[in-house]
Amino acid sequence: GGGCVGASTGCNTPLQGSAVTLTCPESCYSGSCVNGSCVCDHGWVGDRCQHCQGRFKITERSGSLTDGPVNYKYKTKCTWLIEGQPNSVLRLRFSHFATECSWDHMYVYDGDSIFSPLIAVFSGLMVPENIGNNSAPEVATTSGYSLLHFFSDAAYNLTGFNIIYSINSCPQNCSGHGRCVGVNPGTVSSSRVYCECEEFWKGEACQIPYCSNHCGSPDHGHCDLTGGKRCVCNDSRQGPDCSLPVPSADAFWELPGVTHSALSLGRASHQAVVHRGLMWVVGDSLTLLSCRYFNDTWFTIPILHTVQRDFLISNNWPDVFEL
Ligand SMILES: [Ca+2]
Repeated sequence: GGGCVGASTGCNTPLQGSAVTLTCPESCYSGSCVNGSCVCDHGWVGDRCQHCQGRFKITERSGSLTDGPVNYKYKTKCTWLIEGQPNSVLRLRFSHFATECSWDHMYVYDGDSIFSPLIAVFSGLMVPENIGNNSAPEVATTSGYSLLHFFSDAAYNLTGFNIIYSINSCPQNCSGHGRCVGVNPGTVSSSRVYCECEEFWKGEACQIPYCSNHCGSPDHGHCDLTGGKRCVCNDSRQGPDCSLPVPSADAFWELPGVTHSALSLGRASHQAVVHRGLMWVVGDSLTLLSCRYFNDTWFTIPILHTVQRDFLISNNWPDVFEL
């Protein structure tokens, strides 16, 4: 039995002997409170079970994964294996990502082991996603599996990451300018989903506007629907929607229809400059120098300096030496 103690508080329920439950000083993030301390679920460590450390296997068709609610741990390794269905697309959306650049990394494999193709490595900061924009990077695996491996080194930590994944979903949710068709999104099927874009939007995720303002038709140009869906401007007009006169003091962006080739592989640590109608992309691990001619073709300049010089002269681009 037990007695009422602390009568000044007006006990209504007698305490049950020694069966006093101690509460945890703070709530347990990925675990449960037992006798005043957090007992962590599998894969979590820390006094509040607030840090990932270990392996996770995920079989739900959609969900999210994170290193935890606070800064990740030093010297940690966390691995998630997402099991979808064979040959289904798993789309991973990096809605938050902040790690120590070039020291703390997230590796993404298209498969169920580190021997599967490595399709992405993330490190550093990503711009937080605002409501309504579609800036969060996405990675899609097609094997039906995704293996994510996070590694942090011995010093300096940041807030980590939050990654939302789903099976058979469309890129960027079709950017709010189309609908996802193919199979019912989120369900299992061997056929692929894709975006069916609204009029005047194109691209895999319906993220590219085209023929805005009807290209100023008929005075400034017209919309060409036969090829790349773009404005064809009259001689006196330019710009993506033919709104600018020729010549114009206003700068404008134009999306070229560059055909994908082996050279369209991702790059890092490069610089780009436009000079006399050519865009030069300098630096990365593959080439010293390459450029895009404005007829939508990429050229690669061989890396040896003498070869490079000969290449430029023989292609009648000696003005490049002014760069
Ligand atoms: Ca670090």
